Amino acid sequence: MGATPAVYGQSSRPPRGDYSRAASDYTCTQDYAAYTEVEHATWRQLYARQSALLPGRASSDFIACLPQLGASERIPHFEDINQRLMAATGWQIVGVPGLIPELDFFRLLSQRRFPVTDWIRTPQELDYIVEPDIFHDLFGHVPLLFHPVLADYMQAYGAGGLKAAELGATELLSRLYWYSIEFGLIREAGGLRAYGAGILSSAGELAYSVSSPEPQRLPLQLARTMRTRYRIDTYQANYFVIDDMQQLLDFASTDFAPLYASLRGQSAIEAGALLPGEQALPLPAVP
Ligand code: HBI
Ligand code: FE
Repeated sequence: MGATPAVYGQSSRPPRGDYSRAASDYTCTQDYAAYTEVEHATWRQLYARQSALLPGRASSDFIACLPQLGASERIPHFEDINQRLMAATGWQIVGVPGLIPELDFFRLLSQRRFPVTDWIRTPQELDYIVEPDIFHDLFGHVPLLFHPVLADYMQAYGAGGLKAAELGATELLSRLYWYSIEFGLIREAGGLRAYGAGILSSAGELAYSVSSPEPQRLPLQLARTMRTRYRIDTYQANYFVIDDMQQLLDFASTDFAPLYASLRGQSAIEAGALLPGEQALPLPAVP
C-alpha cells in the first residue's frame, strides 16, 4: 500500500480516510453496515436540500440523470448503482478512502471506474467540507456518468491524464478537469446551468455560479482554461462555459501534446483575472 496521497491543493493535514484498508489501486469495499443512522440522516438532509435547489440552476441533463442514483432517503449501496450504471454506460463506481494520487485516479477513470469516497461528512460540516466525501462524489459526479457523452469524456480524461503524466503536464490537465467536471457551466435556452460536481453538491455555490455578477465567466477554451489557476477553499472567481456536452468530448479527441508544448512558455493566469481585450460573458437576462 503506497503512502497516503498528497491530495490536490490540500494542506499537510493527513487525509481523513483509513487508507490501510485499501487495495494497491486504492480501492476498498463499501462497508454498508458501518453507516450510522446519523450518517443516513446527514445524507437525507443533504440530498433534500440540494435537490430543491436544482431547478433553474442545474443542467437539464444532470436533473434528468439524478433519479438513476435511486437514493434520496439513505446512503445508497454501490452495487445497486453499479447495476444501473454498468447497463447505461459501462461505468462502475468503486469505493476509495478519499482523495488518491493523480496517476491512480487517472488509471481508474481510464478503466471506466469512478472512485467514490465511502465516508460522509459530519452534521457540523453540512455546509462545507474541504475533501470530497460520498455526497460530493455520488450526488455531484455519478449522475452524469449515466450521460453517454460525459461518460466517454471522463474515460478519455483518464486516458489523457496518463499521457499528461508522461509529459509532465498533469497540472495543465487538472485545470481542465477543475473547470469542467468540477466547476463547469453550460449555456441552455433558459440561461446558465451548472454541470460541475463541485457546484452541484454545494448549497451556496450553485446559485452563486449561475446568477452572481461577481465571478468572471468565459467560454471554455483549452489553452485559456489550462492556463487558469484555481482556488479550492472559496467559491470560484471564474467559471468556464460550454454550449454543448459534445464540446468536451471533441476536446478529448484532440492531441494535447502540441498544446502542452505551446503552453510551456506561457505564464499561468490568476483565477478571476481577465487578459487585455478579454470580455467576460454577460449574465443572461433571467427569463
Ligand atoms: N482522488 N478520490 C479522488 N477524487 C478526485 O476527484 C481526485 C483524486 N485525486 C486527484 C484529483 N482528483 C485531481 O488532482 C485530478 O485533477 C487528477
Ligand atoms: Fe469531485
